[in-house]
Amino acid sequence: MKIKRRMILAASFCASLGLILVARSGPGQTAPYVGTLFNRSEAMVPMRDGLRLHTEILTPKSAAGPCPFLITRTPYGLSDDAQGYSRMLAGYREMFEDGFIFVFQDIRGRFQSEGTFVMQRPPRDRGRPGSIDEGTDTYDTIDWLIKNVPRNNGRAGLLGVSYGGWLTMMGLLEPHPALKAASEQASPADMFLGDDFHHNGAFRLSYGFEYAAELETNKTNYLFPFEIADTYEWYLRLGPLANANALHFHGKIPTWSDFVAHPNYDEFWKTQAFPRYLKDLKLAVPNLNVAGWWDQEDFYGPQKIYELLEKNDDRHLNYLVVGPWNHGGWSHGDGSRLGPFPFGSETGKYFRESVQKAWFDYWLKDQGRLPLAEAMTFETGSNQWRSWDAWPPKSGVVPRKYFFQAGGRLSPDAPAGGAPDASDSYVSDPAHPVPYRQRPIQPTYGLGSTWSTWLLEDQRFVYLRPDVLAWSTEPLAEDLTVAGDIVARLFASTSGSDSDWIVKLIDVYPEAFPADAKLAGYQLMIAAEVLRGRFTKSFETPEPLVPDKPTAFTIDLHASDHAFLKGHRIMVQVQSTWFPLIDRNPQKFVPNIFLAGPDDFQKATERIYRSTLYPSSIELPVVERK
Ligand code: PG9
Repeated sequence: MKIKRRMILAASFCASLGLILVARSGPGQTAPYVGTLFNRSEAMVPMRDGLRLHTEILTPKSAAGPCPFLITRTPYGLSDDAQGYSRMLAGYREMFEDGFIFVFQDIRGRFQSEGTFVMQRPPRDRGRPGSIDEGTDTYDTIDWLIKNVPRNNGRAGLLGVSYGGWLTMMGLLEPHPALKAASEQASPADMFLGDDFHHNGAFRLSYGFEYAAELETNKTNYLFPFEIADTYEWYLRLGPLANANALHFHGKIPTWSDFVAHPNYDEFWKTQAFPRYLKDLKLAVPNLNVAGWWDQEDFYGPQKIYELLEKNDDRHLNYLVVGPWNHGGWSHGDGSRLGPFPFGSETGKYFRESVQKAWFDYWLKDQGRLPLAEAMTFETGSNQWRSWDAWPPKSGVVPRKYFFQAGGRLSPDAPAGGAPDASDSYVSDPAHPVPYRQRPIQPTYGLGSTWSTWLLEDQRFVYLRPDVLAWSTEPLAEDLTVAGDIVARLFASTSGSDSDWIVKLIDVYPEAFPADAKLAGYQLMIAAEVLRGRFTKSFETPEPLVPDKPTAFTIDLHASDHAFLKGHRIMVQVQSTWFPLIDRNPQKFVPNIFLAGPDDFQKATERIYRSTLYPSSIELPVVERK
């Protein structure tokens, strides 16, 4: 949760209690009633290596008996409310009267904690005496809390969103015996393959640049001072990535230097990614993984973590919830809509009250029942919660391919006849990249930024651009629901020796939509992903593409649970730039794109085949009608 999100939390916090919301959302906003509920104290909690971490402890005033701890650790700071309360508390408002001791902690090297911050500090080498990591810091914190905070019931819960979710997972690797429940929410799982910094090896430029500056310029949050309001233009003027250090960071932002030094999937990335640590881990602590369908930061992470933990979950302690939310959207607001899309119920409030609270009540206080059997997903389009005994579903779903056809058609029938090289093409020009969201593109966490809802933007803003291709079905004669993994199978060629392939699966609303005229013809992305061509065969050892050679590219668009309703159309769009979300591929193979020079960037003719020999398609997991 960063600056902007914390502001939103604070605002909804006050609003939900009907308090007069003072027209300000910066630090200093008040929440007067919290003082009537909790006693607040601060402690510098000692770690095993002698370092001390700044910790805020909120003990309920009126609890009848001993209470469990609910711990959130964060790099983004706490205690910035005018009265000294952490704004993160607002995310747990449904549990205020419930007898939890809320604990918030600055992690090593951030804000008021001692030590040095390391971006996603990898798990420690357990064979090295005295080694520490975020897991040992969690362990030591729980140990200290249990021994030093009066009236606790000897149990602790751990949760957090995004970086906080990742910290939660770290606390599960070598858990303290008093840790009895956790909820990993939107944690990254692998920063090279699918989360904040890269997707399939393609560098997430705007996020990587701005986040590294935010966390590593000083101990508090820092917003990079863009002198151009539209960052699309700013990043374009920046030119090759090498200019970031040459002009701005000067080698002083460690994470940026790591991006430059590790352009491939090497040990640096693998030692901080979860597969290595979770593949054999038998969960000892119940864990509720939480994800949002339109999470603009860490959508891959929580689902990957759930999948990895599921492999050894004999004790049935691993659970999953995916709702119609953006990044952390379940922790604030009522969740009754996102962007212009209503969901027919208060999905966020429901999650917090009936799932999250029930989860911790059950494990930490022996109260109530488990709120879910295994996995729960919100089926968008039809707007209903679904319960699953496995996710992705193992039965009741059939893979169905939709093939790209001439004339921009998408059809369940494979191409028949026609030329073996039948294709559609476009010229991708790194000097004029396709914007990923409507310009002006404000800084990610800047004022007025639309970052948090860009995944829901109407794709008509790029549709019919000459460098964006589209294929779509006729209006559907009946509802078509997909539940599970979506995979694009492209046959494509480039005139260059490297290329990005971006595939977007879109629900096209009917051209006449009386229920809400704003949504008429709307192109809503349901799934989207990028593949950097050089990594087609290996993420470890990139290879040039053979110019103009039709090549098979498989792009995992990840899971979805969505009903394309009768009268809607299914559309696929393909493009080769998504800027400045993704850095520009020079379209000529170079050993390290972070070191490419201005002359390495070239136009390329991109061709997507739709022939009997090369039948490009998208594979949908279609729910069988009974
Ligand atoms: N997406 C953010 C993040 C998590 C972990 C590492 C880097 C960035 C976040 O919202 O915390």
